[in-house]
Amino acid sequence: ALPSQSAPSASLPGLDAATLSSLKTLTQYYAVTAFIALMIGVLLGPLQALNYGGINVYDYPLLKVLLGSYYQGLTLHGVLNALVFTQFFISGWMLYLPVRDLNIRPNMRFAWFTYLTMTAGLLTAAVPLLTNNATVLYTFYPPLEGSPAFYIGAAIMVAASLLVAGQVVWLWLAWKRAHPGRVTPVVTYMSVATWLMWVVAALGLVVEVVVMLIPWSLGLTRGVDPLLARTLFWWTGHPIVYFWLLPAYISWYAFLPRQAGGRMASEGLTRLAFAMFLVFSVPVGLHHQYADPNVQNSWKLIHMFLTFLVAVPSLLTAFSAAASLEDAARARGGRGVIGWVRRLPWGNASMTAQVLAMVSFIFGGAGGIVNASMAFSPVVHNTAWIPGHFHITVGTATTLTFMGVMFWLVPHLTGKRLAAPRLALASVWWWFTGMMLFALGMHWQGLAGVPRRVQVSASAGQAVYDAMHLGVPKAITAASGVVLFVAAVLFYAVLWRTLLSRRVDDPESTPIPTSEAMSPAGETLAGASPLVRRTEPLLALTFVALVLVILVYGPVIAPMLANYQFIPGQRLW
Ligand code: HAS
Ligand code: HEM
Ligand code: CU
Repeated sequence: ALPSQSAPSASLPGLDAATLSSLKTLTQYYAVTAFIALMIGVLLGPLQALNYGGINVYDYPLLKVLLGSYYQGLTLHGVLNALVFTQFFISGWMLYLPVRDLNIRPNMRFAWFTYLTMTAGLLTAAVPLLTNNATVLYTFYPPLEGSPAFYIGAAIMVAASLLVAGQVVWLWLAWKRAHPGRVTPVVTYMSVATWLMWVVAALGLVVEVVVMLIPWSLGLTRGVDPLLARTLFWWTGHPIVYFWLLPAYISWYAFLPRQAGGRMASEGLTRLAFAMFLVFSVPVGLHHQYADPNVQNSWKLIHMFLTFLVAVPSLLTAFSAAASLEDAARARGGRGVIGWVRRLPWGNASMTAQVLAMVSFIFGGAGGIVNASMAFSPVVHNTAWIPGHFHITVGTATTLTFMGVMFWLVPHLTGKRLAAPRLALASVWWWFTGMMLFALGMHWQGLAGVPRRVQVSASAGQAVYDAMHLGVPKAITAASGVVLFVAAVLFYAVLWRTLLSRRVDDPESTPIPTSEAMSPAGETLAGASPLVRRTEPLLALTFVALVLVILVYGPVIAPMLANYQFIPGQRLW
């Protein structure tokens, strides 16, 4: 039987076997494309870690042939890992889940068209990236100017993600019409809230790329305003981190409890967390621009307080996640205030990956609060501290969760058994250990003043770097690169062996691990709590989000438009 929450109704066609099979194939395509991108991106990471260990490998003949410079490698690393891997995985994941949850038939032609569009965007952007014609890093700040194909490819990719958003929202609205008065099932609720947040978030990037960067890179305008471009970039650039995080939260809330042997804490609280992310994720981007001139301090301060506010739903999540893990461990006979932790099913690689991802995020989140504080920001901004921060957020909380999800999702989609579960478990511990070491080394170096995005191990920078006497954190960082390389080899050995094995055991043997809730939301809105009723109208909450964004960005952007500067492009590589 399908693990669905709702029976198909007369007006809504349910998911038939042929559609389900096509949907599973599509989800597999999204996920495998994502993990191929990550594989290439992650091969470059250890080289950068060696750089921050004071070891320069970029002069080796083979690397000189492959990479035009440290920065071409860094651009590929940032784009493939943070932009391509995440977006492909999330697009597949957050289409598959609500469709299964609602048990409703999507238009598969449209869904495949979207995947192909996204892939076309990726290939378009890949050409200038690989030929060293868009070495502009994953933030592509102007006046650095890449080849137009890079911006056009990126725009197509983002447009494709918005098509997935549109399809999911469309399916949800169709379900609402067919089931008046019903509470949206919680997995669908989380997915729709995340997609709607992403729609509001993407507006900044779409305007930046379509209105400013594409015409400029094509030579149609005589320059571009870097400050306005950065502001539009961070309009999207902060909430994009929640677009990476919330799909992992979906797993932590809805699936991990079951995998651990327990229950989700509260559907109402879960909905509150996602409603808060929908409203408060976007109006905070200036916390990336505290050092930018020509932005009033009062607006930076307002964005700072809103940033602290958007940390609240993560704190709610920490509470819920801990509660459901404790519930699971006590159900398995766990005792004591802390002792119960030992009773979690640590032999299960999927569960272990996700719990370790959470542990890393305690430190990643705490570091984020430091970054957001205007008083601390000047100490950490543009230092190695920042890559330290985001490798235990996107690089672990998100990535290690998705790796763990793959351990059940691939068997679920293909009917093939997970190859080498013990290797899978080992890969997860290696990744966690590597990233914690990496974060330690990089945060430490950052506090000592080592800048990010610098080939410190080479040429001019090297003498200064060597004179800083950072032997211990440098050694830790270099070692972390080696540990992470091993982790990646183990993980991909398991993934490819599973995917390429010919033996199909039983297509139904791995169901979606949907958890029950200790405190469910109820079926009908009339019978539901005020919290559930007030969080149900997601479109109205999206409207509130939009109004808030206009309120806190309007007065920041208006003077930039009034003083638009035409700055010519530069090619520094
Ligand atoms: Fe960040 C820079 C502030 C979260 C990613 N961030 C970055 C960059 C990236 C990034 C990629 O304010 C670099 C951009 C660039 O290239 O310039 N960040 C924050 C804040 C949060 C935050 C306040 N960041 C994230 C997430 C990311 C991410 C999530 C990706 C997925 N970040 C900043 C700021 C900067 C920044 C500044 C700019 C810095 C600069 O100067 O340039 C918050 O959302 C964090 C809230 C999170 C928590 C933690 C909750 C903990 C949980 C786990 C519980 C664990 C349990 C385990 C229960 C408060 C949910 C129990 C286990 C058992 C065994 C029992
Ligand atoms: C940057 C290492 C995996 C996303 C960096 C930097 C290092 C590094 C040392 C800083 C370079 C600099 O500032 O000059 C590694 C290692 C990895 C790894 C050793 C594991 C094998 C990941 C993953 C993600 C990721 C999984 C995301 C999913 C990024 C991003 C940047 C970055 C977005 C910033 C690029 C920029 O500043 O333009 N990485 N990384 N990395 N990494 Fe990783
Ligand atoms: Cu941010």
